[in-house]
Amino acid sequence: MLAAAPQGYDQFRESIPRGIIELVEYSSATVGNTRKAMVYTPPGFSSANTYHVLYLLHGIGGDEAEWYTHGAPQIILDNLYADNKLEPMIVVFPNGRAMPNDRAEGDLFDPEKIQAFERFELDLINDLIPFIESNYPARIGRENRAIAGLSMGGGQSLNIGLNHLDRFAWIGAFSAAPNTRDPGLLVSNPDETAARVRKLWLSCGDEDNLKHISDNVHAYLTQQNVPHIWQEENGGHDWPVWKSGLYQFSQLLFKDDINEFSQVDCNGNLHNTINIM
Ligand code: FER
Repeated sequence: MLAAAPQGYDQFRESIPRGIIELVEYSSATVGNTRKAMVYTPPGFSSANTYHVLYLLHGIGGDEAEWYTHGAPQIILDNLYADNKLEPMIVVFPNGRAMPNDRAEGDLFDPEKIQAFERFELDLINDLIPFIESNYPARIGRENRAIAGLSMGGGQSLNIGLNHLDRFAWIGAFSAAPNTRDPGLLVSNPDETAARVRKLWLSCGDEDNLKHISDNVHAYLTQQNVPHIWQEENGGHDWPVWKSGLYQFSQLLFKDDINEFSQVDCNGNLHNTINIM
């Protein structure tokens, strides 16, 4: 079990190599307009190499810039690269509110806006992923894609990721919101999910009013023997928990975790036989 994020993990360090975070625009057939996303490329990024991709989603009050504005993801990731703790990956920060006006303004709980968080599934699969994979040196295939997010974005990550195991093998939810589908719908075939998911991460603050959502998913996964990580953090529905989630989950990504409980089958696929709780 990883320790929660250590002190200084989100503090700017002098004299380390840095990644670059930029705003991009892509054409969305789903929404019928041009949409924004932010993209972090890691230190030493070169199109001579290929990279895994993490899609990292925001909450109900945010947009493509929310992580950058509040979560210092580029500092957290730069520090992790400096300590040699990450596989090289591009991190994409989409706008998960897939509608023509996707700014976080007005009544954020307007049913039209909540529905736009559902519609994002199509925008991601049909528009954003193809854009990223044709404009960046991204490795393609499910093993090379991860999806994670905070709150509404955590619910989206579970809904989209578990419904598209053909696209994503790594799935994380930090403080998943009530948009999270019923666990029986998320994981209708537990054996298949267990065999295909490489890492399934749930974390939540112990003082979060939405914690029952994560508790419910965790209980179902445990009952159905679907390996996953459940990390209860000290805190509420807030940035320290989400940043810590990024710090911890990113270190697990795109790595084999061979241990005494793991088995490699005749096809070379790794199976973990324990729940880490
Ligand atoms: C809700 C409470 C909170 C809800 C969504 C949220 C869809 C999202 C919170 C966030 O993203 O921070 O009832 O319903």
